[in-house]
Amino acid sequence: MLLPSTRHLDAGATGVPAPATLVDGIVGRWADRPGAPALRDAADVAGSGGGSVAGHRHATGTWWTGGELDAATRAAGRAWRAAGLDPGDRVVWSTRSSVVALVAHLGALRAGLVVVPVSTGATGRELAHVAATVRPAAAVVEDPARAGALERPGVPLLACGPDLAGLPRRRGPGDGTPLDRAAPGDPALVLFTSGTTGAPKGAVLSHANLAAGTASIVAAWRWEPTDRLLHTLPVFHAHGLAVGVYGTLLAGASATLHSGFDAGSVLDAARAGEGTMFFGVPTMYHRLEASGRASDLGRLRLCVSGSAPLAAALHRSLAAHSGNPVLERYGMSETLMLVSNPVDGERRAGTVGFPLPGVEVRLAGGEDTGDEPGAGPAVVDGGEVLVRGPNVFAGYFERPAATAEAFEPDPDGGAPWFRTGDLGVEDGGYLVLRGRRTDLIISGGYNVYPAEVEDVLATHPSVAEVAVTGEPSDEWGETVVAWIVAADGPDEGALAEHAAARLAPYKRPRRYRFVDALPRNAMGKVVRSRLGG
Ligand code: MCA
Repeated sequence: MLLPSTRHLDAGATGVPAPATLVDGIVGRWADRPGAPALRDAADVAGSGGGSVAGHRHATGTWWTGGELDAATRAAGRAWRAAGLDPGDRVVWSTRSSVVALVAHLGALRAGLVVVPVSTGATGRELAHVAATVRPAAAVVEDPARAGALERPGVPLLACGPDLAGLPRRRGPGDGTPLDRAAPGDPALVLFTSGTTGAPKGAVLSHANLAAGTASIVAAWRWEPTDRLLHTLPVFHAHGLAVGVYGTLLAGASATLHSGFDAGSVLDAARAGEGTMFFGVPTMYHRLEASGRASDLGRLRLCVSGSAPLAAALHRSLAAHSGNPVLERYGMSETLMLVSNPVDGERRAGTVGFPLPGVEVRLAGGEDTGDEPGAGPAVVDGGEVLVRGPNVFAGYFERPAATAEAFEPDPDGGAPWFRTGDLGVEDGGYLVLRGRRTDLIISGGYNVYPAEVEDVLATHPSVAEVAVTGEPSDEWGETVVAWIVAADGPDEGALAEHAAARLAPYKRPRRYRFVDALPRNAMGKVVRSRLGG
């Protein structure tokens, strides 16, 4: 069944006009209001930056206007060009949140380069996988030592800091392709994400995907130039980058960038009237509620939650304490945002809302699940959530087989549908997510694929067999647990050390459970769902 997709729009409206490319839209906003404040680094977070990039200097805490960002990102784009990079070249971008880092990022997009955001917590093993996959020409990293892990034998890699210091000058200023020439279908971003196979794949998003995926939330969330976002998410994932930063810039609005999340700082800023919006993952809302000061969130126009399911009980208690129900929405790296509760209208706890403008959502399978306890009346038509629209990516980087598997042909011969892997039911037009087709743990809003953690642990000599599951947690949603059949005596310390050297912090098991055997089905496959307790 198809979920209705115009419910976020004013009566009679049929869609949202998106710019041809994200950069076109953002540069247009800067040209319209060059003096308007756009981005600043929070003054209250130690080490959050300020500094200079491509000749523009700013003190921490002061606003960069649209006009300054236009000039600085153009200078950054020219610096990328002068360093010898050409459209289509990949740049790994692995930095904390700061205006300077975003100028380097947007300058790369203006130069037609393909930006590959990577977690600042990625280990050498994880960086090497990214490098082997996308073969980067350059890397923006805070710690130059990390660039070493991105180098491939015998292949030069340009490494520089977020301020682009260290980029060589190999061409004259006018050489190379002019800026802002990327076509809508050209690749803009590669976001690493995974599936069941263990090795993360790079989802390739085009300039048009970024434009469409951003324009829909700007319209649906009534995002205005007067809005100011308290931005505390990491910028190397879709939530902080596309939803937070691109959304702010395409709306012509402003954002204060904090280089990390601290509940007290957010609540102080909200109370002081320094923002109108906050976007977070459920772990952040858990901490905001636990602070006993959630009423301060009532000062904000809009609080949005995503990246993991927000517990209905937490949704309700936050609403009771702040008078401002959190708007829960749903998206993926491959598609950016898909479905959202409404700004005007009921934000229903335990649901992710209606399809965003331009996004088609279908539930495959379509069997009638009947009334489900606790889900309200008339829950019908459950199945895998399938989506299509101008926001949906074209495929995984150089992985045609994985790409083909991720899409399903349209029964009526139309454009294919992306298989999200999430299972859902529809309840009065609201989408309710009910688990996944594939195994995935979501910890603090980060996706952890059991197969990747299992593959790493299996390489330790003391491990005969391993399975990885998620354990429910009020704060984190889920935490990672490793079930181990030891080859020669349990050694938790050695395993933790082994994991720490190879996996980003959020993927590392919080708990090791040693067992005599793993539960298997008749085919001999481990049944993760029978591990627990
Ligand atoms: C930090 N740690 C974690 C996590 N974060 N462990 C498991 N899961 C995590 N998410 C580790 C730390 O390394 C540390 O380990 C210990 O937990 C305690 O750290 P703490 O200081 O409490 O954590 P924090 O630094 O305050 O981080 C919590 C956080 C953070 C702010 C909630 O996890 C976060 O920013 N999450 C946002 C994730 C996100 O942006 N996801 C978007 C993906 P140790 O004690 O060993 O040092 S994009 C997406 O999902 C789609 C597109 C979408 O729809 O949005």
